[in-house]
Amino acid sequence: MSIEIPAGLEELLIRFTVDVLRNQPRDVLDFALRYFERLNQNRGEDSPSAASRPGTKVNLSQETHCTEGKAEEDVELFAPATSTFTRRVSVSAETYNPYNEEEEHRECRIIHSKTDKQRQCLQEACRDILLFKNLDTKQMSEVLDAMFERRVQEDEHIIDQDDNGDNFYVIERGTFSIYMKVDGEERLRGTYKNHGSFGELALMYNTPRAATIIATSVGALWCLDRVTFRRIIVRNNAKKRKLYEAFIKSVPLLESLKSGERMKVVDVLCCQLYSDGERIIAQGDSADCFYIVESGQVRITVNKNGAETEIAVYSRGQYFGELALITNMPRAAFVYAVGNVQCLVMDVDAFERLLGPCKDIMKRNIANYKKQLAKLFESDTDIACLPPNT
Ligand code: 1OR
Ligand code: 1OR
Repeated sequence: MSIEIPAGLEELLIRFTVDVLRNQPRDVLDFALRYFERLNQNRGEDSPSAASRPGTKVNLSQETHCTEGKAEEDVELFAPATSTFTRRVSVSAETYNPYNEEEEHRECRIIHSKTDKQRQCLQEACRDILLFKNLDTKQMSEVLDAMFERRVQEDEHIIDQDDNGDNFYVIERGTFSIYMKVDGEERLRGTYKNHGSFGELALMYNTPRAATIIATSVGALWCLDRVTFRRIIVRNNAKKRKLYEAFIKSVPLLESLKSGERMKVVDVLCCQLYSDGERIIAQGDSADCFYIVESGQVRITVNKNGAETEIAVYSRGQYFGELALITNMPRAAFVYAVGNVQCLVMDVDAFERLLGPCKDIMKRNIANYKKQLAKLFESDTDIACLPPNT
């Protein structure tokens, strides 16, 4: 038997729960009655102008108390405009402004208690999640507190394309398939194996889910609710946009992208620091990231018959790590930091999704590698990582 969950139900309940947790009312039923009564009143005011309003203040004087020693005082809470629960909005990257959203007013922290072992597993699963890399210690700790575990069964649909976004997911273990509809037909587009994350797009841009994600084994996920995701990650992205907008505009590879597309690139980038001599990429490793040099220099070397030969030095605005992602082969060279280096890093999913328009430029450049290589090693161009037809 399948039961259809009405659009907006999950979000309505999440927001209600968050307000209950924030206000800690003594009488939850009474609080709920007033909350939903007020929401219903707002429905009448749900004109276009009301819909664009972030939320409506409700004064629940006397009926609630706060946890922070302010019992019995007036508490203002935001009963969101009803449209939030009934309409899915599609917000483009250009117009989107997280500071205008009602979540801005929800400073409550959601805490799901965990055992030490669970927290350790969670930290391990989140260690390489790029979206979390730019968070400060306090933000990261709030994110970890808010995450909760979900066990999944084989064939379980974690996300269905076109649904509304509820959670962001970090994989603890298990394998998952990514399907996307092409001309109404579901096509397998990729897989996750025991690590990675998904489900950020619908939460970042208020868009319907872009893909279907199905578990292909039993597994476990860590989930971060939409409200906390938007409060911490999306707000952090707004800061990142300010910080990197000018630099990203100056990267020659990204010139062909529209301004909104470039902003989406910034949203998924994280900044990584390397010290002098540190190895950033090892030849022969499998690949999952793409890099742009933000400051400092990197040295590219190739190992041929046991000796490393320097083949290039890249500096600000240049990129590397594209070759293995495009050819689906191991890394073709070593990359080392020269002095202190700052790189902006993007994961393979984002690379696939956002840099499609730049792939021709990258492929042309790969063809140049081949020519340089032929010069460097004279007749021997037979390095397996270079595709024959570039
Ligand atoms: P979401 O919230 O839209 C589905 O829910 C998730 O699938 C999405 O966030 C991403 O986290 C994840 N295109 C779009 N979404 C993708 C993709 C993807 N891969 C993973 N997700 N592409 C790459 C396919 C391997 C398409 C590239 C053109
Ligand atoms: P990757 O994913 O293979 C190593 O990881 C990166 O080094 C690679 O992507 C490229 O971004 C970069 N000339 C210049 N850069 C290179 C070359 C290269 N190979 C890899 N990278 N040559 C080809 C070597 C096989 C030319 C040599 C003269």
